[in-house]
Amino acid sequence: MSIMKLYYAPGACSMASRISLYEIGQDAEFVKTDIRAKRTEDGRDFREINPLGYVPALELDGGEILTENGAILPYIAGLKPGAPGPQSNPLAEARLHQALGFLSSELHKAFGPFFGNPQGDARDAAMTRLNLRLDYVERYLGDGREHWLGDRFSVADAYAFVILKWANHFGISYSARPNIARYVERIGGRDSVRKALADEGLLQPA
Ligand SMILES: N[C@@H](CCC(=O)N[C@@H](CS)C(=O)NCC(=O)O)C(=O)O
Repeated sequence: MSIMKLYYAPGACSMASRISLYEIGQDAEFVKTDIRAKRTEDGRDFREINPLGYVPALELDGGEILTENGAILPYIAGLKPGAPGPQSNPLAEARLHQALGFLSSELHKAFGPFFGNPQGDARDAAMTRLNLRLDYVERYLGDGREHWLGDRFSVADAYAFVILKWANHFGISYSARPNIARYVERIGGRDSVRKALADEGLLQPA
């Protein structure tokens, strides 16, 4: 049986899966992928792994491929029951899916246009859409919660952190959103997150 493989691109949403694997101490191989050229670092056509050409893709021990953050992250959470995602009861499970649904289809996608470096009206429109979601996140995190789902770290935090960090690259500041700023700093201080950033070549030298 071969080892699980995560197909990733540095700093992309696939880092949430890497962080989650580190959190539970799950052995895996990490295969760097060029998501523009659709090639893996070992020279394969990435579309043979995920026909849609995006990361993350998780190749399981038996060779099956799992795609979509919303499926991979709960799968990883389930590898070690009790950590890092709550799966103790139907409502906790539903809250995890609610979080991943929002993060994937609302927050992640609202950052999407910025990767295309929009200008003028296009940037303003993307900013309006993103601000609405960031305002929601700021209020959501303002009830004293330490983590996305309450008092425990979960795969939702891994995903939220990776998405919220993208703001740096696009000159979007959280200075007027202190709850988000504190959250990003708190999650960013975890060993698993620091290791993931370092392993993807993204940790600033001290
Ligand atoms: N629906 C997918 C979207 C994943 C996604 O947007 N991946 C980006 C990186 S963060 C990517 O690989 N983009 C390249 C492409 O779409 O061609 C999911 O939620 O897992």
